[in-house]
Amino acid sequence: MSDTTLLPASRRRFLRTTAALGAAAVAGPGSALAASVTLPFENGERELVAFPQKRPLILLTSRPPQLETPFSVFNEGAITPNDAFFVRYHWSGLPTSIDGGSYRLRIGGLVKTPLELSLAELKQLAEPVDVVAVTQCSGNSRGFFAPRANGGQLGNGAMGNARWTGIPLKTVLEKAGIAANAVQVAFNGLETPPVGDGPDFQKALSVEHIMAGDVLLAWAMNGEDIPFLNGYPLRLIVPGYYGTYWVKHLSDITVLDKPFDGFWMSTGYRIPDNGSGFIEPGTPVGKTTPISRLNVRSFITSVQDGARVKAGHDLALRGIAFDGGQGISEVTVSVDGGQTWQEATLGKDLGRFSFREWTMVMKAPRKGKHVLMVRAVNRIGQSQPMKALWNPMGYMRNVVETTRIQAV
Ligand SMILES: Nc1nc2c(c(=O)[nH]1)N[C@H]1C(S)=C(S)[C@@H](COP(=O)(O)O)O[C@H]1N2
Ligand SMILES: [Mo]
Repeated sequence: MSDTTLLPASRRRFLRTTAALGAAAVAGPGSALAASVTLPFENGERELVAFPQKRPLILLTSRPPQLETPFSVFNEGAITPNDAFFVRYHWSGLPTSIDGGSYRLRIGGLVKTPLELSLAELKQLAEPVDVVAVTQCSGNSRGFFAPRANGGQLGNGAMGNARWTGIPLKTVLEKAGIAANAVQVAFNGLETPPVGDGPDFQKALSVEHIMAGDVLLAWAMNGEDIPFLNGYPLRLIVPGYYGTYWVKHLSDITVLDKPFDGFWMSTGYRIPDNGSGFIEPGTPVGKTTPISRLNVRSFITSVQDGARVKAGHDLALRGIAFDGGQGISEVTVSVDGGQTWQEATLGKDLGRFSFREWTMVMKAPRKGKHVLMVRAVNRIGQSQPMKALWNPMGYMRNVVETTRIQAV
């Protein structure tokens, strides 16, 4: 599209980042090979590759960069470190460098005063606010779908939780003065689709959603500049919503008097419009609607599937739970394959959009095989299905997770 800008780099810091980024992207996975991992589904072998500003992460594709967080990271705390945070792009036309100094954010369309703001000007517009919020790709865990769903075969690492700092988009739109008949706002980032074809990655939200106040324009992630691959210098933060809306390298905001009809809203990232988003395999999808809020999920992070544990010793379990913004109210754990459930202790509340940590001590397991399960409930009673639900896109997986262990 016409409004993509490649900004000249002048700061050495970003030159360095982007030179390395280019090298990694061109050289591909072999260059920084650390090791490999095998995700627990068919064709699940993946290399671990270190991209700029990132520790070795699970490689899905290198052009564009698509990286998963190794699951063990989620056991280290409720906040996902910047260098371990997953990366997802649709097109490989990333800018080779972005200079925070000459970067401008444009706000146009149905506004009284179109704005073009430098990062410094944006930061002056209002008191910065913080939100701790989960970003999760719609296709997180797609590799576990049966029957198989087409798309990146992801394990459980296309999610992360960070503290984002920025200002409410609402405030910025109020400065620009949006028209009374505005209904949606479209967002575009700095990268370009492949030459000649491919729809530019653009997303949209309703004016009503934005005016509720929790959508942010963020420049910091866990107290630092957002890493290049997570959206430097500015990204849209849509707490409670799937990652697809969290536009990175945000450059253009356009106020519209009708629903935005770009590919990534009208065709991509849509789910069956039946209340659940899931259908029986083999049945027609029917009418669809844009994906929106995260459904409830929970994970045991301290024990891996197939782990051996010491029989006769209490086993401390821990993990995380999250939802689309109501907040988690209860986590229960079963150590007998779902027959009985015990309540876990919830950790510190970092806000309703955040991962919520939980802990539980499993009484000394007897020798033999045990099946652990974890299930969360949010403040309006939504929970997780015992049996995996399905759609052909492989979106929104949230089955109660099962972890098999052997006490020896
Ligand atoms: N500019 C831009 N923003 C984007 C995307 C993209 O391809 N380009 N992908 C989206 C999708 S689908 C996801 S899941 C999140 C991933 O965010 P992350 O790469 O910081 O983990 O970014 C979103 N924002
Ligand atoms: Mo995504």
